[in-house]
Amino acid sequence: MSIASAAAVKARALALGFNLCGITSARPAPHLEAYLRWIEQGLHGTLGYLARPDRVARRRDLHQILPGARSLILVALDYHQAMLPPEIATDATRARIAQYAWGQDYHDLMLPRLEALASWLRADQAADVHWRAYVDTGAVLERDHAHQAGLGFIGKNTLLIHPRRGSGFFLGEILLDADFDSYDQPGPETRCGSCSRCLQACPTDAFPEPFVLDARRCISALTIEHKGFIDADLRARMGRWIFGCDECQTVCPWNRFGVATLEPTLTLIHPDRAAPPLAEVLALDAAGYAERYAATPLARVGRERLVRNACIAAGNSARPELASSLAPLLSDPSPLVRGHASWAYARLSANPIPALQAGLAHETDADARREWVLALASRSSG
Ligand code: B12
Ligand code: SF4
Ligand code: SF4
Repeated sequence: MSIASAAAVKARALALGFNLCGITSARPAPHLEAYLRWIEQGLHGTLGYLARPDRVARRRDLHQILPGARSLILVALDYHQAMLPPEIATDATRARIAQYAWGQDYHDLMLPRLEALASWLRADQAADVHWRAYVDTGAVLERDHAHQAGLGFIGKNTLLIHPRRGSGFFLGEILLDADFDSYDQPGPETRCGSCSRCLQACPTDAFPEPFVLDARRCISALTIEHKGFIDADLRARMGRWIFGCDECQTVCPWNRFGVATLEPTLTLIHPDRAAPPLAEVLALDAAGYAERYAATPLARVGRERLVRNACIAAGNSARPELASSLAPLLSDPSPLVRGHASWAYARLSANPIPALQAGLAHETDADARREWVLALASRSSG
């Protein structure tokens, strides 16, 4: 079994552009029980992949991923950057996109670098090494292992926070069957103290308790992962977020120490990438969507879900002029879009009843029909 130099690997990781690197042994994640409870309580909601028995088994025992696994190399890549100018961020005619998604898809950026790090390790340090590299998609509790590797502490908002960088960074890892000449030591588990700003700031009350997130209520999960209709009582709380949400990070005092990313492809090139005019998103067809969001994190949701989210954001904008952008969507081919457009149209239009009645008369989809009925009721009774 090879014994690799921790210092050499870390120097290589930084040379490849990662901002932090730590090494820990391939033991089970210390808060594995918290994850198992989370699944048992159904807090993962519609993120079914997190509860698949084979994936649970791998999180429980990393040897199920790589037999003979000995170590984990954890890396971080900063995505933090300056906040939007207030006149853009508060412009109610614009949508909001979470900061992590302002640039290129981070998987495309990080995975080749992790592969390059592992290949270098094989060539320079450990000829017989086997590895698996992941960003996000492995059955690995990345934050728990990253804490073990000394990359930061866990916040009450569940994010991994570095005391001198805040939480605006991605994580990635290499699981491998080599040993190292030294391993990192974890710092304190948390450094939140009596602060609870994130818990109070969450617009949808998605934290049932500190360190526990209810994904069924989280705007990030609702806008990115959830495929169907979004509960009407949550819609009104979602503000103008159409992809992800940054509220529980924006309020965190540790993010005053955020370090601006050095990656040109993650850096905001135009305010519309962070806060696109809602009228433009509502008007996207499949080709326009593909052209605008290719190779970005937004490419994964598809036009239908993005426009669904934009309907909700428009409904929350209190800007009646957006009703004219919603009107064509009342006859969109997608029931998901029609249903959410009817909700938003009822909130914005001065005279929504005729269009809503016409929509209901033609509706063939049961879920969308329910939305038309509720939209009509919301204005008839008012
Ligand atoms: C599923 C998922 C989501 C879900 C669920 C999030 C959640 N909190 O569980 C949704 C879609 C909501 C989501 C949202 C976001 N995500 Co996400 N997500 C993941 C993913 C794929 C799995 C997370 C998971 O396993 N959750 C299950 C819970 C139980 O595990 P956990 O949150 O890691 O919690 C551990 C600790 O909190 C600890 N713990 C539990 N109880 C206690 C108690 C104490 C006292 C302590 C100290 C610790 C502790 O043990 C838990 C288990 O190990 C990871 C990548 C990965 N493979 O890990 C990315 C990941 C966590 N996401 C990431 C990001 C960037 C986000 C967003 C910021 C994106 C956005 N702006 O919209 C938001 C943040 C929302 C939030 N407050 O977490 C980054 C986080 C980087 C960081 N610095 O922490 C990751 C690591 C992806 C990556 N590779 O960079 N995400
Ligand atoms: S990402 Fe937004 S909705 Fe999700 S927990 Fe944080 S503040 Fe709440
Ligand atoms: S806002 Fe406060 S409680 Fe929440 S993660 Fe940051 S320091 Fe911890």
